[in-house]
Amino acid sequence: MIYFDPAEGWSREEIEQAQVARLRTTVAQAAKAPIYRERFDEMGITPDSIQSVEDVRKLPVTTKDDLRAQYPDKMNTVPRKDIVRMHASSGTTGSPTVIHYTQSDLDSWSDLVARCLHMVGVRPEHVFQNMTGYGLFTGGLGLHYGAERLGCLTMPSGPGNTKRQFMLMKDFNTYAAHIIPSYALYLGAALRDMGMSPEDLPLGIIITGAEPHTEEARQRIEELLGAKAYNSYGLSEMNGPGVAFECTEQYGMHIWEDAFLPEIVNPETLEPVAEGEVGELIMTTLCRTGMPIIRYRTRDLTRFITDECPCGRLHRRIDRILGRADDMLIIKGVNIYPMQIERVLMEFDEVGENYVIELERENFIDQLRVKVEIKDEHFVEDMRVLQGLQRKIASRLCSEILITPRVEIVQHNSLPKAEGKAQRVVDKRE
Ligand code: ADP
Ligand code: K
Ligand code: ZN
Repeated sequence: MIYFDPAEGWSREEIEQAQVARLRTTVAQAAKAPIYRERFDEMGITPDSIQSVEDVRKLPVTTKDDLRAQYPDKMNTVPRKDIVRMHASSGTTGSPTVIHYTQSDLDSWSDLVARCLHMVGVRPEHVFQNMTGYGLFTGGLGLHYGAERLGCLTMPSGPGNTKRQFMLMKDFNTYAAHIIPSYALYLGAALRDMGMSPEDLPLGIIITGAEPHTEEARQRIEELLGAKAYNSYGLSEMNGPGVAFECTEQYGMHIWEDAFLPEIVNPETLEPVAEGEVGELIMTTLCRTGMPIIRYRTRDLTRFITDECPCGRLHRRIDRILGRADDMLIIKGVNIYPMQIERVLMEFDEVGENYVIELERENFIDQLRVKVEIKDEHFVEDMRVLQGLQRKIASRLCSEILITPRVEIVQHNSLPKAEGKAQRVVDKRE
Protein backbone atom coordinates (compact mmCIF):
# COMPACT_ATOMS: atom_id res chain seq x y z
CA MET A 1 0.00 0.00 0.00
CA ILE A 2 1.31 3.44 -0.83
CA TYR A 3 0.85 6.05 1.86
CA PHE A 4 0.49 9.74 1.19
CA ASP A 5 2.91 10.34 4.06
CA PRO A 6 5.47 7.76 5.22
CA ALA A 7 4.51 8.59 8.85
CA GLU A 8 1.22 6.81 8.20
CA GLY A 9 3.06 3.52 8.04
CA TRP A 10 5.33 4.00 11.06
CA SER A 11 5.79 1.24 13.62
CA ARG A 12 4.76 1.92 17.23
CA GLU A 13 8.41 2.40 18.06
CA GLU A 14 8.87 5.00 15.35
CA ILE A 15 5.70 6.79 16.42
CA GLU A 16 6.73 6.89 20.07
CA GLN A 17 10.28 8.00 19.35
CA ALA A 18 8.96 10.89 17.30
CA GLN A 19 6.43 11.71 20.01
CA VAL A 20 9.08 12.02 22.71
CA ALA A 21 11.36 14.16 20.55
CA ARG A 22 8.50 16.37 19.37
CA LEU A 23 7.04 16.71 22.84
CA ARG A 24 10.38 17.98 24.12
CA THR A 25 10.50 20.56 21.32
CA THR A 26 6.89 21.49 22.05
CA VAL A 27 7.60 22.05 25.75
CA ALA A 28 10.52 24.32 24.85
CA GLN A 29 8.38 26.22 22.35
CA ALA A 30 5.33 26.48 24.63
CA ALA A 31 7.48 27.97 27.39
CA LYS A 32 7.69 31.14 25.27
CA ALA A 33 4.05 31.85 26.16
CA PRO A 34 3.61 33.40 29.63
CA ILE A 35 0.82 31.02 30.64
CA TYR A 36 3.02 27.97 30.11
CA ARG A 37 6.23 29.61 31.30
CA GLU A 38 4.59 30.35 34.67
CA ARG A 39 3.07 26.90 34.99
CA PHE A 40 6.26 25.09 33.97
CA ASP A 41 8.32 27.21 36.39
CA GLU A 42 5.96 26.44 39.24
CA MET A 43 6.08 22.72 38.49
CA GLY A 44 9.79 22.63 37.68
CA ILE A 45 9.22 21.45 34.11
CA THR A 46 11.85 21.67 31.38
CA PRO A 47 12.18 19.74 28.10
CA ASP A 48 14.35 17.28 30.06
CA SER A 49 11.32 16.35 32.14
CA ILE A 50 10.18 14.41 29.09
CA GLN A 51 11.99 11.10 28.70
CA SER A 52 9.08 8.90 27.65
CA VAL A 53 5.59 9.28 26.22
CA GLU A 54 4.10 8.72 29.68
CA ASP A 55 5.93 11.79 30.95
CA VAL A 56 3.30 13.90 29.23
CA ARG A 57 1.30 13.33 32.40
CA LYS A 58 3.74 15.56 34.29
CA LEU A 59 2.54 18.51 32.22
CA PRO A 60 -0.33 20.83 33.17
CA VAL A 61 -3.64 20.56 31.32
CA THR A 62 -5.07 23.42 29.26
CA THR A 63 -8.79 24.20 29.31
CA LYS A 64 -11.04 26.19 27.02
CA ASP A 65 -11.20 28.86 29.75
CA ASP A 66 -7.40 29.10 29.70
CA LEU A 67 -7.57 29.80 25.97
CA ARG A 68 -10.31 32.39 26.46
CA ALA A 69 -8.19 34.14 29.09
CA GLN A 70 -5.34 34.39 26.54
CA TYR A 71 -7.59 36.11 23.97
CA PRO A 72 -6.73 37.47 21.46
CA ASP A 73 -3.12 36.27 21.01
CA LYS A 74 -1.36 35.98 24.37
CA MET A 75 -0.51 32.31 23.77
CA ASN A 76 1.49 32.97 20.62
CA THR A 77 5.07 31.78 20.73
CA VAL A 78 6.38 33.54 17.62
CA PRO A 79 6.49 37.23 16.67
CA ARG A 80 3.32 38.60 15.09
CA LYS A 81 4.99 38.91 11.68
CA ASP A 82 5.35 35.11 11.53
CA ILE A 83 1.62 34.49 12.01
CA VAL A 84 -0.21 34.14 8.70
CA ARG A 85 -3.70 32.88 9.59
CA MET A 86 -6.18 32.77 12.43
CA HIS A 87 -9.31 30.75 13.03
CA ALA A 88 -11.81 30.66 15.86
CA SER A 89 -13.85 27.82 17.27
CA SER A 90 -17.44 28.03 16.19
CA GLY A 91 -18.43 28.83 19.74
CA THR A 92 -20.90 25.96 20.08
CA THR A 93 -20.42 26.21 23.82
CA GLY A 94 -19.74 29.84 24.83
CA SER A 95 -17.44 32.57 23.54
CA PRO A 96 -14.91 31.69 20.85
CA THR A 97 -11.28 30.79 21.22
CA VAL A 98 -8.75 31.94 18.67
CA ILE A 99 -5.99 29.87 17.10
CA HIS A 100 -3.01 31.39 15.28
CA TYR A 101 -0.96 29.60 12.60
CA THR A 102 2.45 30.12 11.07
CA GLN A 103 3.06 29.08 7.47
CA SER A 104 4.69 25.89 8.68
CA ASP A 105 1.63 25.16 10.85
CA LEU A 106 -0.61 25.60 7.80
CA ASP A 107 1.64 23.35 5.73
CA SER A 108 1.61 20.52 8.23
CA TRP A 109 -2.16 20.92 8.71
CA SER A 110 -2.75 20.65 4.94
CA ASP A 111 -0.52 17.58 4.80
CA LEU A 112 -2.54 15.93 7.55
CA VAL A 113 -5.85 16.61 5.81
CA ALA A 114 -4.45 15.43 2.48
CA ARG A 115 -3.30 12.25 4.21
CA CYS A 116 -6.84 11.66 5.50
CA LEU A 117 -8.45 12.14 2.10
CA HIS A 118 -5.89 9.93 0.40
CA MET A 119 -6.47 7.21 2.99
CA VAL A 120 -10.12 6.82 1.93
CA GLY A 121 -9.38 6.86 -1.79
CA VAL A 122 -9.48 10.50 -2.87
CA ARG A 123 -6.95 11.12 -5.67
CA PRO A 124 -5.68 14.12 -7.70
CA GLU A 125 -7.93 13.24 -10.63
CA HIS A 126 -11.04 13.64 -8.46
CA VAL A 127 -13.17 16.73 -8.07
CA PHE A 128 -13.70 17.68 -4.44
CA GLN A 129 -16.75 19.74 -3.48
CA ASN A 130 -16.34 21.40 -0.11
CA MET A 131 -19.87 22.04 1.10
CA THR A 132 -19.09 23.48 4.53
CA GLY A 133 -18.96 27.09 5.60
CA TYR A 134 -15.69 28.94 5.09
CA GLY A 135 -14.65 31.83 7.34
CA LEU A 136 -13.36 31.49 10.89
CA PHE A 137 -14.70 27.93 11.16
CA THR A 138 -11.82 25.55 10.41
CA GLY A 139 -13.88 23.02 8.44
CA GLY A 140 -13.96 25.15 5.29
CA LEU A 141 -10.38 26.24 4.68
CA GLY A 142 -9.01 23.15 6.46
CA LEU A 143 -10.51 20.69 3.99
CA HIS A 144 -10.01 23.11 1.13
CA TYR A 145 -6.25 23.35 1.54
CA GLY A 146 -5.98 19.63 2.26
CA ALA A 147 -7.80 18.69 -0.94
CA GLU A 148 -5.68 21.13 -2.94
CA ARG A 149 -2.54 19.74 -1.37
CA LEU A 150 -3.61 16.30 -2.52
CA GLY A 151 -4.11 17.75 -5.98
CA CYS A 152 -7.88 17.66 -6.38
CA LEU A 153 -9.81 20.23 -8.30
CA THR A 154 -11.30 21.79 -5.19
CA MET A 155 -14.63 23.55 -5.37
CA PRO A 156 -15.37 25.97 -2.50
CA SER A 157 -19.12 25.62 -2.93
CA GLY A 158 -19.92 26.29 0.73
CA PRO A 159 -23.19 25.11 2.30
CA GLY A 160 -26.74 25.80 1.20
CA ASN A 161 -28.39 26.33 -2.17
CA THR A 162 -29.19 22.66 -2.59
CA LYS A 163 -30.17 22.79 -6.26
CA ARG A 164 -26.92 24.47 -7.17
CA GLN A 165 -24.96 21.88 -5.18
CA PHE A 166 -26.51 19.10 -7.24
CA MET A 167 -25.93 21.05 -10.45
CA LEU A 168 -22.25 21.55 -9.62
CA MET A 169 -21.90 17.89 -8.72
CA LYS A 170 -23.32 16.77 -12.04
CA ASP A 171 -21.65 19.37 -14.26
CA PHE A 172 -18.19 18.93 -12.77
CA ASN A 173 -18.46 15.24 -11.98
CA THR A 174 -17.83 15.62 -8.25
CA TYR A 175 -16.52 12.38 -6.81
CA ALA A 176 -15.70 13.48 -3.24
CA ALA A 177 -17.48 15.96 -0.99
CA HIS A 178 -17.17 17.31 2.52
CA ILE A 179 -20.55 17.81 4.16
CA ILE A 180 -21.58 18.33 7.78
CA PRO A 181 -23.68 15.27 8.72
CA SER A 182 -26.89 17.17 9.48
CA TYR A 183 -26.63 18.93 6.11
CA ALA A 184 -25.83 15.65 4.38
CA LEU A 185 -29.06 14.22 5.77
CA TYR A 186 -30.94 17.27 4.58
CA LEU A 187 -29.34 17.07 1.16
CA GLY A 188 -30.20 13.39 0.86
CA ALA A 189 -33.82 14.10 1.72
CA ALA A 190 -33.87 16.93 -0.82
CA LEU A 191 -32.59 14.57 -3.54
CA ARG A 192 -35.42 12.19 -2.73
CA ASP A 193 -37.94 15.06 -2.75
CA MET A 194 -36.73 16.16 -6.18
CA GLY A 195 -37.48 12.69 -7.47
CA MET A 196 -33.83 11.98 -8.19
CA SER A 197 -31.99 8.88 -7.10
CA PRO A 198 -28.45 8.49 -5.77
CA GLU A 199 -27.44 6.98 -9.11
CA ASP A 200 -28.06 10.39 -10.66
CA LEU A 201 -25.05 11.71 -8.72
CA PRO A 202 -21.37 11.03 -9.48
CA LEU A 203 -20.49 11.01 -5.75
CA GLY A 204 -18.34 8.17 -4.45
CA ILE A 205 -16.92 9.52 -1.20
CA ILE A 206 -18.41 11.80 1.43
CA ILE A 207 -16.46 13.19 4.35
CA THR A 208 -18.73 13.93 7.31
CA GLY A 209 -17.51 15.60 10.44
CA ALA A 210 -17.58 18.58 12.77
CA GLU A 211 -20.53 17.35 14.82
CA PRO A 212 -21.58 14.17 16.57
CA HIS A 213 -23.57 11.71 14.49
CA THR A 214 -24.42 8.06 14.90
CA GLU A 215 -23.59 5.00 12.83
CA GLU A 216 -27.29 4.93 11.91
CA ALA A 217 -27.06 8.47 10.53
CA ARG A 218 -24.00 7.48 8.49
CA GLN A 219 -25.89 4.59 6.95
CA ARG A 220 -28.73 6.90 5.98
CA ILE A 221 -26.31 9.36 4.42
CA GLU A 222 -24.69 6.56 2.43
CA GLU A 223 -28.05 5.25 1.20
CA LEU A 224 -29.53 8.64 0.41
CA LEU A 225 -26.52 9.98 -1.47
CA GLY A 226 -25.13 6.73 -2.82
CA ALA A 227 -21.57 7.12 -1.57
CA LYS A 228 -19.28 5.88 1.18
CA ALA A 229 -19.29 8.25 4.15
CA TYR A 230 -16.19 8.64 6.34
CA ASN A 231 -16.13 10.21 9.77
CA SER A 232 -13.71 13.09 10.27
CA TYR A 233 -12.82 14.48 13.69
CA GLY A 234 -11.02 17.65 14.52
CA LEU A 235 -11.19 20.82 16.56
CA SER A 236 -9.75 24.25 16.05
CA GLU A 237 -7.50 23.93 19.10
CA MET A 238 -5.73 21.06 17.27
CA ASN A 239 -5.69 22.91 13.89
CA GLY A 240 -9.18 21.86 12.83
CA PRO A 241 -10.07 18.81 10.72
CA GLY A 242 -7.31 16.26 10.12
CA VAL A 243 -6.86 15.11 13.71
CA ALA A 244 -8.57 11.71 13.45
CA PHE A 245 -10.16 10.08 10.43
CA GLU A 246 -11.76 6.79 9.51
CA CYS A 247 -9.95 4.49 7.14
CA THR A 248 -11.83 2.33 4.64
CA GLU A 249 -12.58 -0.18 7.43
CA GLN A 250 -15.09 2.42 8.70
CA TYR A 251 -14.51 1.34 12.25
CA GLY A 252 -12.92 3.97 14.46
CA MET A 253 -10.84 7.00 13.49
CA HIS A 254 -7.04 6.86 13.36
CA ILE A 255 -5.55 9.69 15.40
CA TRP A 256 -2.38 10.92 13.69
CA GLU A 257 -0.07 10.29 16.57
CA ASP A 258 2.96 11.75 14.85
CA ALA A 259 1.24 15.15 15.10
CA PHE A 260 -0.87 14.82 18.26
CA LEU A 261 -0.33 13.06 21.55
CA PRO A 262 -3.70 11.70 22.68
CA GLU A 263 -4.76 10.58 26.16
CA ILE A 264 -8.14 9.40 27.39
CA VAL A 265 -8.76 10.24 31.02
CA ASN A 266 -11.41 10.19 33.68
CA PRO A 267 -12.77 13.76 33.51
CA GLU A 268 -13.05 14.00 37.30
CA THR A 269 -9.62 12.72 38.31
CA LEU A 270 -7.66 13.25 35.06
CA GLU A 271 -6.21 9.77 35.59
CA PRO A 272 -6.01 7.56 32.48
CA VAL A 273 -9.03 5.29 32.09
CA ALA A 274 -8.55 1.55 31.71
CA GLU A 275 -7.71 0.31 28.19
CA GLY A 276 -10.69 0.73 25.92
CA GLU A 277 -12.88 2.57 28.43
CA VAL A 278 -14.73 5.78 27.66
CA GLY A 279 -13.30 9.02 28.96
CA GLU A 280 -12.37 12.56 27.98
CA LEU A 281 -9.96 12.95 25.10
CA ILE A 282 -6.94 15.13 25.88
CA MET A 283 -4.44 16.09 23.20
CA THR A 284 -1.11 17.84 22.88
CA THR A 285 0.09 19.35 19.62
CA LEU A 286 3.45 17.91 18.57
CA CYS A 287 4.29 19.94 15.46
CA ARG A 288 2.87 23.38 16.07
CA THR A 289 5.12 26.40 16.16
CA GLY A 290 2.86 29.48 16.38
CA MET A 291 0.67 28.37 19.24
CA PRO A 292 1.46 24.98 20.73
CA ILE A 293 -1.16 23.62 23.13
CA ILE A 294 -0.32 21.27 25.97
CA ARG A 295 -2.79 18.59 27.11
CA TYR A 296 -5.91 20.27 25.81
CA ARG A 297 -9.10 19.08 27.49
CA THR A 298 -11.42 18.57 24.53
CA ARG A 299 -14.47 17.67 26.68
CA ASP A 300 -15.17 15.09 23.95
CA LEU A 301 -15.98 11.61 25.18
CA THR A 302 -14.65 8.57 23.36
CA ARG A 303 -12.55 5.44 23.86
CA PHE A 304 -9.52 3.89 22.24
CA ILE A 305 -10.29 0.90 20.08
CA THR A 306 -7.66 -1.51 21.32
CA ASP A 307 -7.28 -4.13 18.59
CA GLU A 308 -5.08 -3.51 15.58
CA CYS A 309 -6.76 -2.11 12.50
CA PRO A 310 -6.89 -4.50 9.52
CA CYS A 311 -5.71 -1.61 7.32
CA GLY A 312 -2.26 -1.97 8.88
CA ARG A 313 -1.88 1.55 10.23
CA LEU A 314 -0.68 1.56 13.82
CA HIS A 315 -1.88 5.04 14.75
CA ARG A 316 -4.47 4.29 17.42
CA ARG A 317 -8.16 4.59 16.66
CA ILE A 318 -10.78 6.42 18.68
CA ASP A 319 -14.42 5.46 18.60
CA ARG A 320 -17.16 7.71 17.24
CA ILE A 321 -17.49 10.70 19.59
CA LEU A 322 -20.25 9.99 22.09
CA GLY A 323 -20.75 13.71 22.65
CA ARG A 324 -19.20 16.45 24.65
CA ALA A 325 -19.25 16.22 28.39
CA ASP A 326 -21.25 19.47 28.17
CA ASP A 327 -23.86 17.82 25.90
CA MET A 328 -24.99 15.42 28.53
CA LEU A 329 -28.59 16.04 29.55
CA ILE A 330 -29.66 15.23 33.05
CA ILE A 331 -33.39 14.69 33.12
CA LYS A 332 -35.16 13.34 36.16
CA GLY A 333 -31.76 12.27 37.39
CA VAL A 334 -30.97 10.23 34.30
CA ASN A 335 -27.93 11.02 32.14
CA ILE A 336 -28.76 11.13 28.45
CA TYR A 337 -26.69 11.89 25.37
CA PRO A 338 -28.45 13.32 22.31
CA MET A 339 -26.79 10.64 20.17
CA GLN A 340 -28.68 7.92 22.05
CA ILE A 341 -31.86 9.58 20.85
CA GLU A 342 -30.63 9.96 17.27
CA ARG A 343 -29.71 6.29 17.11
CA VAL A 344 -33.28 5.26 17.97
CA LEU A 345 -34.94 7.77 15.65
CA MET A 346 -32.89 6.67 12.65
CA GLU A 347 -33.98 3.08 13.19
CA PHE A 348 -37.51 3.99 12.12
CA ASP A 349 -38.00 3.89 8.40
CA GLU A 350 -40.91 6.36 8.62
CA VAL A 351 -38.74 8.94 10.35
CA GLY A 352 -37.19 11.66 8.20
CA GLU A 353 -33.78 13.28 8.51
CA ASN A 354 -34.36 16.16 10.89
CA TYR A 355 -35.16 16.21 14.58
CA VAL A 356 -34.80 18.43 17.61
CA ILE A 357 -34.73 17.66 21.31
CA GLU A 358 -36.47 20.18 23.57
CA LEU A 359 -36.14 20.47 27.31
CA GLU A 360 -39.00 22.06 29.17
CA ARG A 361 -39.93 22.52 32.80
CA GLU A 362 -43.49 21.97 33.82
CA ASN A 363 -44.58 22.23 37.46
CA PHE A 364 -40.93 22.09 38.49
CA ILE A 365 -40.42 18.84 36.61
CA ASP A 366 -38.10 18.57 33.62
CA GLN A 367 -39.67 17.18 30.49
CA LEU A 368 -38.04 15.90 27.36
CA ARG A 369 -39.76 16.49 24.05
CA VAL A 370 -38.50 14.98 20.83
CA LYS A 371 -39.80 16.58 17.64
CA VAL A 372 -39.09 14.54 14.59
CA GLU A 373 -39.94 14.95 10.94
CA ILE A 374 -41.77 12.20 9.13
CA LYS A 375 -41.02 11.31 5.51
CA ASP A 376 -43.58 12.67 3.07
CA GLU A 377 -44.62 9.25 1.84
CA HIS A 378 -45.46 8.20 5.39
CA PHE A 379 -47.45 11.28 6.25
CA VAL A 380 -51.14 10.50 6.69
CA GLU A 381 -54.04 12.64 7.78
CA ASP A 382 -55.22 9.92 10.12
CA MET A 383 -54.24 11.09 13.61
CA ARG A 384 -54.56 7.59 15.01
CA VAL A 385 -51.85 6.25 12.73
CA LEU A 386 -49.48 9.06 13.69
CA GLN A 387 -50.23 8.63 17.37
CA GLY A 388 -49.49 4.94 17.06
CA LEU A 389 -46.10 5.73 15.56
CA GLN A 390 -45.42 8.35 18.25
CA ARG A 391 -46.13 5.75 20.91
CA LYS A 392 -43.86 3.23 19.22
CA ILE A 393 -40.98 5.71 19.04
CA ALA A 394 -41.53 6.83 22.64
CA SER A 395 -41.42 3.31 23.94
CA ARG A 396 -38.26 2.45 21.96
CA LEU A 397 -36.68 5.64 23.32
CA CYS A 398 -37.69 4.70 26.83
CA SER A 399 -35.90 1.38 26.57
CA GLU A 400 -32.76 3.25 25.44
CA ILE A 401 -32.74 6.28 27.74
CA LEU A 402 -34.91 5.00 30.60
CA ILE A 403 -37.38 7.84 30.61
CA THR A 404 -40.38 8.30 28.33
CA PRO A 405 -40.11 11.46 26.27
CA ARG A 406 -42.99 13.19 24.56
CA VAL A 407 -42.63 12.40 20.91
CA GLU A 408 -44.14 14.79 18.42
CA ILE A 409 -44.19 13.88 14.75
CA VAL A 410 -44.08 16.87 12.46
CA GLN A 411 -44.27 17.26 8.71
CA HIS A 412 -41.25 17.01 6.45
CA ASN A 413 -39.24 20.27 6.21
CA SER A 414 -41.03 21.91 9.12
CA LEU A 415 -38.16 21.98 11.62
CA PRO A 416 -35.45 24.64 11.40
CA LYS A 417 -32.45 23.53 9.38
CA ALA A 418 -28.89 24.65 9.93
CA GLU A 419 -26.24 25.14 7.28
CA GLY A 420 -23.49 24.87 9.88
CA LYS A 421 -23.52 22.67 12.93
CA ALA A 422 -27.09 21.67 13.76
CA GLN A 423 -28.57 22.69 17.07
CA ARG A 424 -30.08 19.39 18.17
CA VAL A 425 -30.94 20.40 21.71
CA VAL A 426 -33.07 23.41 22.65
CA ASP A 427 -33.27 24.15 26.35
CA LYS A 428 -36.54 25.95 27.10
CA ARG A 429 -36.32 25.62 30.86
CA GLU A 430 -36.83 28.84 32.93
P1 ADP B 1 -16.70 24.53 18.69
O1 ADP B 1 -16.05 23.92 19.89
O2 ADP B 1 -17.10 25.94 18.91
O3 ADP B 1 -17.77 23.69 18.05
P2 ADP B 1 -14.84 23.64 16.65
O4 ADP B 1 -15.30 24.03 15.31
O5 ADP B 1 -13.39 23.68 16.93
O6 ADP B 1 -15.53 24.61 17.64
O7 ADP B 1 -15.44 22.23 16.94
C1 ADP B 1 -14.73 21.14 17.47
C2 ADP B 1 -15.67 20.20 18.14
O8 ADP B 1 -16.64 19.67 17.21
C3 ADP B 1 -15.01 18.99 18.71
O9 ADP B 1 -14.44 19.25 19.97
C4 ADP B 1 -16.17 18.02 18.80
O10 ADP B 1 -16.97 18.27 19.93
C5 ADP B 1 -16.98 18.35 17.57
N1 ADP B 1 -16.64 17.44 16.47
C6 ADP B 1 -15.79 17.65 15.45
N2 ADP B 1 -15.74 16.58 14.62
C7 ADP B 1 -16.57 15.65 15.14
C8 ADP B 1 -16.96 14.32 14.75
N3 ADP B 1 -16.49 13.74 13.66
N4 ADP B 1 -17.82 13.67 15.55
C9 ADP B 1 -18.30 14.25 16.66
N5 ADP B 1 -18.01 15.49 17.06
C10 ADP B 1 -17.14 16.19 16.33
K1 K C 1 -6.36 17.76 -10.17
ZN1 ZN D 1 -7.38 1.52 9.66
